[in-house]
Amino acid sequence: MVDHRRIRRLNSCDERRGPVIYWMSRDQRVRHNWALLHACDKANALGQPIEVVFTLAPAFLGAPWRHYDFMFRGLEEAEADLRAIGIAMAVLPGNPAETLTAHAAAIGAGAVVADFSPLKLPRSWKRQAAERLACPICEVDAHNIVPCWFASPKQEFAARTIRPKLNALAGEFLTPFPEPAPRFQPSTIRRPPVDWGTIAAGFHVDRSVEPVALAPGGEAAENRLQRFIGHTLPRYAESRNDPNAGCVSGLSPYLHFGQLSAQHAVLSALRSGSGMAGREAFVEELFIRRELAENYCFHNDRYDSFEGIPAWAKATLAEHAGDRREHLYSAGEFERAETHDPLWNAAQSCLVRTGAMHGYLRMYWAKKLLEWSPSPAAAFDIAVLLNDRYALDGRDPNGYTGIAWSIGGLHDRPWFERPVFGKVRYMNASGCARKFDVRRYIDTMAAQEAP
Ligand code: FAD
Ligand code: FO1
Repeated sequence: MVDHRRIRRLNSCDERRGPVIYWMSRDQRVRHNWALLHACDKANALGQPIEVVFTLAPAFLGAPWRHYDFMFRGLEEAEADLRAIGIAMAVLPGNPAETLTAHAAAIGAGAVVADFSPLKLPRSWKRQAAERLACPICEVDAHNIVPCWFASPKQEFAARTIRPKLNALAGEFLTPFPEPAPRFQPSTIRRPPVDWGTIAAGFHVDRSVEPVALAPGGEAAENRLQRFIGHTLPRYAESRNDPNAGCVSGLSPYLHFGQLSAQHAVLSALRSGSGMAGREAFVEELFIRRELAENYCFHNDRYDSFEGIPAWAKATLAEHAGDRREHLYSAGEFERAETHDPLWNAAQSCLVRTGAMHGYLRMYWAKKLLEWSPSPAAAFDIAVLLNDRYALDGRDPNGYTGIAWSIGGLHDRPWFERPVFGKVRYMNASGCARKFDVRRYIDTMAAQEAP
């Protein structure tokens, strides 16, 4: 049922009789999940029970409470959805490679199916587990439409180089999910419901970054997708760069935590009757841009640092390293939105308060970090720090790639040379003013800030 090109073996152990584990991490959902579908295929073929395991690492790239609150509540819904089809979930706190391997040995697992992430940390978990497991482990790319390793064997230069490759393969991979969802063999593995309250209460994490109002979970994601398609998708093409227009989908936290399938979202948009321009623009972002980001992180292990950016950008930024910075701020001043620029401060305050920043302003936000930091490398690190600490969709390939695009010209080209930026594309407030009503944005944010 699952296209074999979406599956990669991670060790060469022989199959053995025993329960099948779906090691859920990136794609924290039951519906439209190729990894879960493959695990159930395998369990049914082996005549074995299946269970889902979530390994709760002691920390994840500095994520504070805001992200765990959203994730735990989404996982609680996923657990209930699994229970409804007779599948149990186990949550294992500790080092994922150790806890997964120990659990697999304890239940005599016959096979482990993992989902896919291009990030270094989840990849190291799976690599260690693959070495220690006594049974086969494979990973299924349930996050991308075209499996990341299949889309391209190398780091792509820009959207224009990966777009033809993705579009050529869309016919084979942008396929509908089996509906109705196949009957999973009710599992004989019984577990008490996970005690999420105790897990949340006992989880040691920085609680100074508080939860946001956004409702988590697959059902909220689906509602938001349908509302977006029904009401704003038609205006998406012409208004997606206007932070005042409210024309973006707001789906990124759901996509980041895998509570929503990008493939399902693209199929839903394409099936809708709404205007072609809006659908094309949305698919360009959700399919092409997002899978370009996956390609970058998969093929460049310095994706989370200034070192990963293209050589031309490193060279031009180095030439201008000594240029006078008209304004200089520390990470703390940026974090507290204490710059001279009311637009930048409004965007930063919104990020801290709501866990979100409009996509157009994210570009401006990062480019000003480049302009007002002592060095491009420092700017990159501050951008990653603030984005991963406050953005609900942070710690995502899209984030590292968006920062590398803004500060390091990744997937972009050289522009007219200027101080500090060199030939990296420049953005400024007057450029924003040509795109949207800056005053209105600042006033709207100020009104929301007011107690
Ligand atoms: P929509 O415009 O509704 O787009 C729908 C989906 O398409 C998004 O959810 C996302 O999955 C994808 N998408 C849209 N724009 C991009 C893009 N430029 N690159 C890759 N995928 C895209 N995105 C994150 O998911 N997490 C981040 O931490 C993040 N940090 C960013 C930092 C900077 C400096 C920049 C310039 C961009 C960043 N982005 C990040 C990409 C983009 O801004 C967000 O995906 C988008 O704003 C999310 O809002 P939305 O879901 O309403 O987007
Ligand atoms: N995935 C896990 O398997 N275990 C975790 O403990 C975990 C914590 C976590 C915290 C914040 C966050 O943004 C993501 C987190 N994820 C976790 C992983 C996530 O779903 C993906 O695997 C990564 O985002 C990689 O793409």
